[in-house]
Amino acid sequence: MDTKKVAAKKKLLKPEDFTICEATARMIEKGRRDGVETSFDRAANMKPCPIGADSACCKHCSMGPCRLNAKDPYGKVGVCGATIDTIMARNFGRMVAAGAAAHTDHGMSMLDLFRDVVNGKITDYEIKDVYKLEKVAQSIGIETEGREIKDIANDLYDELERTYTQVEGEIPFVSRVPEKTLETWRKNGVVPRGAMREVMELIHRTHMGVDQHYENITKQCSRTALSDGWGGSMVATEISDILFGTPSPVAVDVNMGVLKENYVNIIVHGHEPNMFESMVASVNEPTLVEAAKAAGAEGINLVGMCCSGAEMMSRHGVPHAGNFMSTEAVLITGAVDAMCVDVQCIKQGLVKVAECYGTPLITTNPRCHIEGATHIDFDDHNPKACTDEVVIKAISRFKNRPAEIEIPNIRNTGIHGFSYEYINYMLGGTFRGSYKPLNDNIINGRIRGVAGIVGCTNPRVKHDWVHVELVKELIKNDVLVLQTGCSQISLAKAGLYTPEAAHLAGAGLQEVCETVGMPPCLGMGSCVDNSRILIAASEMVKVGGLGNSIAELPAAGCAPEWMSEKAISIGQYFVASGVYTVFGVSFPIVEETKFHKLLFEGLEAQGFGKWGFAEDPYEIARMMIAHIDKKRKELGIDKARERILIDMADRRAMDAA
Ligand code: BF8
Ligand code: SF4
Repeated sequence: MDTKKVAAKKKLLKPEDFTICEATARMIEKGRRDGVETSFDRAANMKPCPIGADSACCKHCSMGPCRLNAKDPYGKVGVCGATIDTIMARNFGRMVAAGAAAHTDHGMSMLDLFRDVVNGKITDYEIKDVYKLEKVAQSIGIETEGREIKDIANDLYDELERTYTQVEGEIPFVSRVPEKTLETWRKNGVVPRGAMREVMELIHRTHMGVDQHYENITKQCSRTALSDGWGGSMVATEISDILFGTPSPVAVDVNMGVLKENYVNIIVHGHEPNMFESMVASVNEPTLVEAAKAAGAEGINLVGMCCSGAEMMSRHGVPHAGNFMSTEAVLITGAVDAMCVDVQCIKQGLVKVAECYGTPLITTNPRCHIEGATHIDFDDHNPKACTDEVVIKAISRFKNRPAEIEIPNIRNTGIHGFSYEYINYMLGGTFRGSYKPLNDNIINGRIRGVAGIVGCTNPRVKHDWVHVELVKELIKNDVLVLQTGCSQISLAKAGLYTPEAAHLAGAGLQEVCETVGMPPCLGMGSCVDNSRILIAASEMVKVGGLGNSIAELPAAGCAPEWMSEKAISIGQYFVASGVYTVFGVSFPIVEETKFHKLLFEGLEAQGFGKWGFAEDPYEIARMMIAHIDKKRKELGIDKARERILIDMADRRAMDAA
């Protein structure tokens, strides 16, 4: 591609205008010199369709597509008579269904794997965390005392399968939901039966001519999203911990500087941890290490990206090269000898970039082939057949690397791996493990509240910037931040994952961080690991002193740079669980409509949480803090905080008076 022609035809913004990630910016510059385009460039030249952005169009049947007018939302209806509220609710419902399907299908794969490990058909993996197996089994009423591990595991499989296939009744993990929250779900008829049933019903109800009441569609959105958060995603997290180990804090390097010039560099990017686990085995295989050395390398360097990267980083300390908006940029280094992907968030644009640098892009999952990529099927029953072959391809590419390699020498060391269980231990110790110290510090006001900052990065906003500014603003105001997914990586790159970053926090939060020796934001893993945040929230309610339901907690959530349908499902299950959840970038809705009023106000009146929207990180922080303060007031703990917040200047002023 001729760069000059690209520049002449298309608008080229300066990289520092659309990312604060220096490594990504430098690689975009290099890409432009090399004549390579990335999604940042494409976003600048693709104006989003304004009608679609407002969700004011419907293409559910061939009497349409029908376009309504966002400026006059009730001035027109579709050919079938569908109103703006029906159209928007149906579109929203389909996003929830797709997002929930992605997470629950991932969880079901983990459960398939678990079944065959337990019955001995799969021998490359094993149950690593027996303690967690027993805890999870107990949490859903399975007897563990004096029983064989295999028997407990078989019962656990049978029970958890209901998360997906059950046609009637409630999914197993409702046992973890605070009673009052569950009561709200039951009263509103949104307790999930099985994820397959909920997704199927939501797709059915959003078909032309079925559910045409936005309130009723929204109910099924909640039910389906809850089958993701408290169902499919939670199973994915719990089973992955049982098979591969529950995370605990580990120091890890993040950013593109984790690539090593003299090593064979392999990147795994995707969402399901099993292939990545086998890749760890392959890169440590003595014959393959020897082969790499024979090719002139010092060894093999395995690195993660996106969500399975975040999981492997948390569990095993595997270095992480960057989040969603850096996956093309990292290939531009020329130093990646193979990129191996499985499912979700894998840009088709990677094919062209990989081609330009002679990097093998390898798809491995039967559900995800990409035209132009090499496919090597990954089979849990013989996993190393695939991962060994990827390593061999990487070694052969190393031998034929392009002359010019440029690795941005930027690495950010941080502490990751804060599972729900570790937070329990960290706060209370081995014998008195508990969330009580967290609750106490919230009640006494040192910690103002808790925020979950999660989700994607998106080229429609300045990459990483919204995440970083938002989190800085929250911790400055004594809000403890829990993180997952690409957001966690944004903050890790900004240096906030060290205990020393506590100096950026307000005095109260700083004191707690320093006492415990923890960073002011705690990384809990991948997007399915948002289930860890739900369990933590439940535990805070159960420990006492902060109300009887998740909706009463001084807590809020946000995905400030979201882009995927999975994020919408996550947002809806947080809202349905009782959390005020703010999204940035854009929201697919027309304001001043009945559907908007329901999502942004009405759900809260029914006992759920509610949605919020703002683009500006400082405004998002203001909205979240105002909500946290409102909850503190309702709990009667606002006064304690006022006392805590009297600083030295105030004290001197009072003394002088
Ligand atoms: O599940 S945060 S861009 S990588 S969707 Fe995707 Fe968003 Fe990243 Fe992981 Ni989650
Ligand atoms: Fe138009 Fe109704 Fe068909 Fe949608 S379902 S495309 S609104 S006619």
